[in-house]
Amino acid sequence: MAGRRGALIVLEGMDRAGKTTQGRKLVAALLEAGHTAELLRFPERSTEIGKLLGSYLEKKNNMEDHTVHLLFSANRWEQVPLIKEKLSRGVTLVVDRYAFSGVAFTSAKELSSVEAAKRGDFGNERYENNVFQEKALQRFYQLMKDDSLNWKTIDASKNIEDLHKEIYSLSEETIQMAQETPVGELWK
Ligand code: FDM
Ligand code: MG
Repeated sequence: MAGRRGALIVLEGMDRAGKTTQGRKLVAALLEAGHTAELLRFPERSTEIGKLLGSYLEKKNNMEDHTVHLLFSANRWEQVPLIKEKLSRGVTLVVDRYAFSGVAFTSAKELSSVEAAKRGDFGNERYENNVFQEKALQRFYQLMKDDSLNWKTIDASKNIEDLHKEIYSLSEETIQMAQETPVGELWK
């Protein structure tokens, strides 16, 4: 239908919560149901800035904290024209992490100068440890107090299919709601 905009559906949460799995399944189901939908992820590691972030996360380079923060931010801004264009064309975007991760992870870092945390079953990338993840999670809860953003909290301990059904039905509602709301700007 002409004039329909797409919804911006952001999946945030701790590492290994299942955001990537659920994002892929959500896009597939939305396409199946006849929506136009695409998956985006941040950091988007394929761009020049994204490559720097990829090496940083893999601990292949070191960067000053503010610099890294701004690179994560720049890595989103470089996609903003594309994001706006897609939303206005009616493409629903499912985004695996967004600016909330930017705030949560940077501020978790400011809270913990010593990162000597024990490793659980996390991977080997920077930030992949329990102490750090817990701090980032607390920041996510603070950010979710902004109810202008229509946050839904989902229990990631459920099984993949049940979670998918829940996320899918919330997404259908969100896509309907988005049509009555012009594309806005975050934190303005
Ligand atoms: N991350 C992600 C940040 O620190 N800032 C950001 O702005 C974004 C988008 O990068 F530890 C962190 C969060 C996570 C890592 O991991 C990316 P995944 O597994 O690719 O999501
Ligand atoms: Mg990860």
